[in-house]
This record gives sequence, C-alpha cells and structure tokens, in this order.
Amino acid sequence: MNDQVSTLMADVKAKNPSEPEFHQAVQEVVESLSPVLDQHPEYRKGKILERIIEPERVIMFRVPWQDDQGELHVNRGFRIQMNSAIGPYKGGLRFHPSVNLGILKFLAFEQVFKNALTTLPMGGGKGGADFDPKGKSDSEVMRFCQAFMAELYRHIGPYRDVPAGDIGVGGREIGFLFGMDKKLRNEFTGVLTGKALEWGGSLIRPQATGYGAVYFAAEMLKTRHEGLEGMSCLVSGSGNVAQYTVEKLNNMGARPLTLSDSGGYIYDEAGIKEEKLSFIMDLKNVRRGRIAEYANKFKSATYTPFDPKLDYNPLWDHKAQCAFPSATQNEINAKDAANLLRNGVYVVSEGANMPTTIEGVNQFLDAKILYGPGKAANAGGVATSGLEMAQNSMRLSWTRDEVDSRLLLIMQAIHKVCFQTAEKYGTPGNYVNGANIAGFLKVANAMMDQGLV
Ligand code: NDP
Ligand code: 2IT
Repeated sequence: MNDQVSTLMADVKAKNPSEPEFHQAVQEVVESLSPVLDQHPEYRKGKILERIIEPERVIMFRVPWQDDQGELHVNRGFRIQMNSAIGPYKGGLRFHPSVNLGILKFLAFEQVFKNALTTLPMGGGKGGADFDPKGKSDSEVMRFCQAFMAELYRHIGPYRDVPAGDIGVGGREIGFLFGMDKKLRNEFTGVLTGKALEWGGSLIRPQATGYGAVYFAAEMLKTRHEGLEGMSCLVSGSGNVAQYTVEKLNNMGARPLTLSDSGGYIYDEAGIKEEKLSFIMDLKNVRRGRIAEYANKFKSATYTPFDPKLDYNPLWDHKAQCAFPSATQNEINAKDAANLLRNGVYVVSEGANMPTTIEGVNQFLDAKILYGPGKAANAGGVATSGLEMAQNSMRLSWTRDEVDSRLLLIMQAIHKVCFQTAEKYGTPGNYVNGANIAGFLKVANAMMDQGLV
C-alpha cells in the first residue's frame, strides 16, 4: 500500500468501524486508482474519492412481521443509496441472516463501478434485510416482503431508485414486493427489475448474470486465441447465478463439475449436464431443498459436507481449467487461490460479488491468469435490468434473441474497456485495474460536471 492509500484506508476504518467487507472493497478500488489520481489532480481537488466512498444516503428501518403461528418478529431493513451521478440508484436486495450495514455498503460501493461499466445510465445502490427465507412458508415470505416494502416504497421509484434481486431474493420475492409497492403507490411503475414476463419483466433477466459471467470468460480466453469448449469448470453456489452459469457452460461445450450450497458441495465427474441441471432447478427453485440430494440421485456424483474447522474450501481443490465462484463474498481465500492455481485453473470469472479475498486476488494477478473481477464479470445481471427498465419505459418487450444479443454486446464492451484501460494505465492483462479505473472515470467525470452535490 502506498502512503496515500494507507492514509485513506485509516480514515475509512476509523469512520466505518466493524465493516470489514466495506474496507476490503474500498481498498481494492483505491489501490487501482493511484495512476489516475496522479494524472488528474482535479479529482483530488474535487475530493472525488472522499465523496465516492460516502453513501449519498443510508436508510435503515424496522421490519415487523408475523409468522404462521402468530408469533411476531422484528428484522432490520436497509437501502444504501450510494451514488446517483450517472443515473437513478440501481442494485439488488439481499435477504440473508448475515446481512448488516457493512456488507450492504460493500455491495453498493461495488455496484457503482459495475453499473458504470455496463454502458447504461444507472447509479449504484443496494439493500436488503437480515431475514432468513430458509424454512419459511410462502405466506411468511409474502408477509415479510409486504412489511419490508411498506417502508421501502417511499424511498424508491423508476427515476429515483430501482431495486432487484440478490441472494435470497428471486422471482417469488420480487412479485410480493412489486404487489405491495403497486398497492401503496396506486401506480403500476417499473419500480423493480427481475419481474415476471407477464407484468413487465424482461426475457433473459433470470439468465443474465450467469450467461454474462460465461460470456466474459469467453472474451478473456479470446485474447489468448482459446475457447471454452472442452474446459472443465468449477462452479460454486446453486442459486440463480450458478444455475445459469452451468446452463451456458453446457451450451458452449464446457464441462461444469461442481455446485454447492451453504451445507456442502457436489462433484460430478460425468459433468452437470442439461437433465441434471433441470433436477437442480426443481430442487432449489421449487422444492427449496439441499444440494446433498443431488448425490443420492446421480451416482456419478459425490457430496462433501463443508467442515467449519477447515481453513479452505475443498470445492476449489479439483483439477480444472476454469472457476466460476457464484455463491457469496470471500469464498476464495489465499489457500483456495493457491489450490486453484496448483490444480491448473487459469480462468476465473466471478459471478458472485467480491468472492475472492485481497490475498487471493493478488495471487491470481501475480500468476497472470485470466481473472475477471465480479464488478466486470457479473455485470450482465444489472445490465439486463437496465434493458428491462428501457423496455418498461417504451412499454414494449424485446424478444429473447434481442435481449441476449444486447447482453453479449454489453459483456464484450465491458471486456474491451477493462482490457484497454488496464493496458493504457501500464498493467496489461490486469482486469482489476481495468474495471476499477474505467468505472471510476465515468462516475468521477459525471461528479465533476455536476458540481459539489
Ligand atoms: P441465490 O440466493 O439464488 O443463491 C445463492 C447461493 O449461494 C445458494 O446456493 C446459497 O446456498 C449459496 N450461499 C449464499 N450465502 C452463502 C454463504 N454465506 N456460504 C455458502 N454458500 C452461500 O443468490 P444469487 O445466485 O442471486 O447470488 C449469488 C451471488 O451472485 C451473490 O454474491 C450475489 O451478490 C451475486 N450476484 C447476483 C446477481 C443476480 O442477478 N442475482 C447479479 C450479480 C451478482 P444456501 O441456499 O445454502 O444459502
Ligand atoms: O449484484 C448485482 O449486480 C445484482 N444483484 C443485480 C442488481 C440489479 O439491479 O439487477
């Protein structure tokens, strides 16, 4: 760390105590920015960095709801409106017991740069609650979503802030949230994305994050005149992002071998082919069961429960060429990164947000593998949310091919700007610097244009 970065990080830690994920996300970005700040003293004078790390607004609220037995519960809800320099706040909602202010601030901070890379006019935000949807009935989830929206609706809107899904928030939750917003507002507006097709959703939005992460990997491979065909791939998670990553990998002739949930992971040496993915989709999206069931059903697979005493994740300790972390933050630590490299992995495309620790990232960069950080590689999801907003504004819907081809073009554009920016600033092949600098420049220039607000 240079002096400037250490001073800034000391301030960030003092001002935002007990928020390690936020510190980590800020550190990774500011470490990339030194050459930009040296070349642009006006950003220093305009205190762009100091402003960009401070949310424009943080909303925290009580979410009281009643379970099926009539017992009352109180959760904490949040919306971080991080930066609106280039468009309305945009970003997902996460429902998970681990949710706290620091985690949502890291996610909102990442979202600012990610959204800037999409080429679309979206600012950055994130929200959610420390609610655990696991084991809850549909009516409990509905009552929670309604209670959550009873407060959130007054802070959002199609020109103000447009939430979407993230961990624990999928089509079912977006439906309940949208219904409550519509009732309270007495207006049918495109206030959320990830809606169902019949009421304003976009084709390909459910697929977009996973497909996009695979398109990004393919673009990185193209720079070495290679393709995904025949590549063995390790995928973590088994939710929205992981499922459509596996689908696209199969379409492109690759061999996805693993999937996980918070209990453990499966390794299927025969590959997680189409019919097995249908089983996963039913298991996870309809029956809401555990991934362990996969190994009972398919004999080519083994299930390994996670052992909390281990200081590494055994999912990352298999021979493969590619890895698609698609579960959660910091799921690849220094030891996991070393295991991946030792096992021959040389393509990492992050479907999850910040799945790799700073020590892990540094190993990937030192090894000069094709490493696509989340804010670039998983931007296809929010980009397609941007396409959903565009369709809502026009009051029409595009075909599957139209949306998918726009998604591909956007992922190619993101890859290109990251690749070229990394080169321009003297670190060719470093997509971390490329993504951080390119995203920063767009937002910083907009902030400079708009004055001190
Ligand atoms: P889902 O809720 O659909 O799936 C999450 C998956 O990750 C589940 O398999 C879950 O297992 C597992 N998981 C979650 N938390 C943990 C944890 N602490 N430890 C181990 N496993 C965990 O979420 P998504 O697929 O939508 O999101 C996955 C990642 O992708 C997140 O990092 C999210 O921020 C990111 N992302 C999502 C986008 C989207 O469009 N949905 C867009 C861009 C990024 P279990 O069921 O056991 O909890
Ligand atoms: O992290 C993310 O980019 C998302 N969860 C998707 C956000 C969105 O608004 O579609």
